[in-house]
Amino acid sequence: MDGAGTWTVALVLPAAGVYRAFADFSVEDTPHTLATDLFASGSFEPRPFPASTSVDRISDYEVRLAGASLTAGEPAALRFLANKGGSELTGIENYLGAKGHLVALREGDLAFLHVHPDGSAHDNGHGPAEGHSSEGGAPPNVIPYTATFPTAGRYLLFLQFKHAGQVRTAQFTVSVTR
Ligand SMILES: [Cu+2]
Repeated sequence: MDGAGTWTVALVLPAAGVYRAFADFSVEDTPHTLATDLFASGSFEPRPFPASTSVDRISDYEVRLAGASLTAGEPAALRFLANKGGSELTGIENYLGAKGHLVALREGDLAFLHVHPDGSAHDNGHGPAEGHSSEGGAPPNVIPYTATFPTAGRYLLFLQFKHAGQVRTAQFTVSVTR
């Protein structure tokens, strides 16, 4: 942040195309999200929205989204099970004050939802965290979230967690019914 209150971040866009950038912050404990479109010149082919997926693999990590039935406007329990090399992942580290960060983007307009794991002490770090219910006692490789999807449709989920000092991002596509 400079003296005039303008925040700047250096960013490398990996390929030509259209991007949506989100600035996610709190002012006096009220979360705000601002978005802008970025254009990286060059030729590119638009891709269809990814098909529904409940498993993602990032090198030898595997993250599985356990069967959630998602209804618009109702809090849904999302449980992510993380494994590494075939066994349960232990030692998930805190990243930006939480055990993980889940961002959902709605197909079409890229409406943005950001939630933290159930029972997170930190509830207002960034983004609209909604409806946290603390279950407690989840195994260390399970990251439970409660999210309320506002409308029916398809959403892309990005789950970020930190392990062995590195932030990993797993990606899923889910359908929310009316
Ligand atoms: Cu977060």
